[in-house]
Amino acid sequence: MITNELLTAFGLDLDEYEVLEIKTGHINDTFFVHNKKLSSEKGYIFQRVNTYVFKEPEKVMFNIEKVSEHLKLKLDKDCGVDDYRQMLFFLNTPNGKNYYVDSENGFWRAYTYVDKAFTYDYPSTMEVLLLMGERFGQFQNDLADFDANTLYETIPNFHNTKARIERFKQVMAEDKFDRVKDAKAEIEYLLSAADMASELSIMIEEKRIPLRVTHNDTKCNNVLFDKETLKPVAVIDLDTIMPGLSAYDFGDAIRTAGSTAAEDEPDVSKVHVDLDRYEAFTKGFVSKVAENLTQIEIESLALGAFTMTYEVGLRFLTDYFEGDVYFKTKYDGHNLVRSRTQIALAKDMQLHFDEMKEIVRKYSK
Ligand code: GN1
Ligand code: MG
Repeated sequence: MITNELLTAFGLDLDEYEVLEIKTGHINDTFFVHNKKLSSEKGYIFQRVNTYVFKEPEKVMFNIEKVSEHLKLKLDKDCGVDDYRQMLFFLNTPNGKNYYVDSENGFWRAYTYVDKAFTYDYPSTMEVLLLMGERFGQFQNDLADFDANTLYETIPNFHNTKARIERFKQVMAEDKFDRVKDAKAEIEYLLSAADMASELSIMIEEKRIPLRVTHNDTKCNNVLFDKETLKPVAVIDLDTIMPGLSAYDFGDAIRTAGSTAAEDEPDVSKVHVDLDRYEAFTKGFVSKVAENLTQIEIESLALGAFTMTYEVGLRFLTDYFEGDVYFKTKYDGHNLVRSRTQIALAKDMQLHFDEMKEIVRKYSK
C-alpha cells in the first residue's frame, strides 16, 4: 500500500518510517507514517482518496488548499503556543502539487500528523460536547467571510436530501440485489418523512437561505483534542468542504454527538436524541456562530439535525440496495443496521423537535 515510490514522491525515505493503518473513516484509506528516529508521534498521515466517491479528487485538494490558506490567516492573528496544530499542513511534491498519482493510479496526499492529540468517537461529558460545539462553530465562523462561489462542488448535490430521495426511489425500483424486501418498514418511514427532510433543499432552491462554506462531515471524531489540556485543536477531514448550510454542520454533529448510541448500534431501543447532550453542543456551537447567522439560519439548525440524520439513514439504505459500494462495511448487512439506527434517531428527533428548536433559541438570544 505505502510504497517507496509514494514516499519518495513526497520527499521521504521509506527506510526511516514505519507504517500503521488507521481504520476509522468509511471512505478513504488512511495510514500513519511514523518516523522511527523521532518520538512515537512524529510523522505524516498518508491517505489514498476514494475516487469512486470523489470523482475529481484534484478539485477536493483545490478546495482544501484554498480554505486552509484562509484559515491560516485567521490563525496568525492571535497565535498561541500550539497553534500550528489547529490546522493540517499538506506536503507538496517537487512539481508543487499537494497530491500524487501513483503507478497504480492511486490518488494520494500527505499531511503533518497532529501530535499529542486524540478524538472522541463518543464524547464522554457535557464539557467535551460544549468544547466540540465551540470548535465546529469557530471553524464555521472563521469561514463566514469566505466566498462560497470560489469552491468546487466536489460531490454534486452532496446534502441535497430531496435529490437523494429521488435517487433512492430509482435504486429501489432497480433492486439489483433483491434486498428491498429486507427493509419494508424503513422504506415506509423514509417515504413518509420525505417532505420534512426535503425542506432545507427547497429553501435553497427558492433562495430563502444563504449558502456558506461548510465542512459537511462534522462527525464528532472529526475534532482533534489535546491530550494534556483536553481542549480542541484541529478540525480534520476537510474532504467535503464546499458550499453548504450552517444547519448541515450543526446537524451532522448532533447526529453523532447528541445520540445515546453509536451510529451503527444494532439495538434500536437504545437509540435516542439526548437533550442534555444536544443542549451542551448547541450552547457551544451557537455561541460562536450566532453573530454571523441570519434569523432563518438559526431557525433551521434543529431541522438540520433531523435532516442530516434522515439523509444518512437514506444513504446507508441506498448503499445496501446497491450492494455496499460506497461506504466501507465491517459485516454483511452493516449498512442496513446503520440505516435502522439512523432512522430510529430521526424518528426520536421528530418527537422532540419543538424542544430542540427551543434550545437553539435559548442560546441565540
Ligand atoms: C462518511 O469518511 P467519513 O467516515 O468521515 C461520509 C459522510 C457520512 C459518514 C457517516 C464523503 O464520512 O457523509 O455522514 O460517512 N463521507 C462521504 O458516518 O460520503
Ligand atoms: Mg469524511
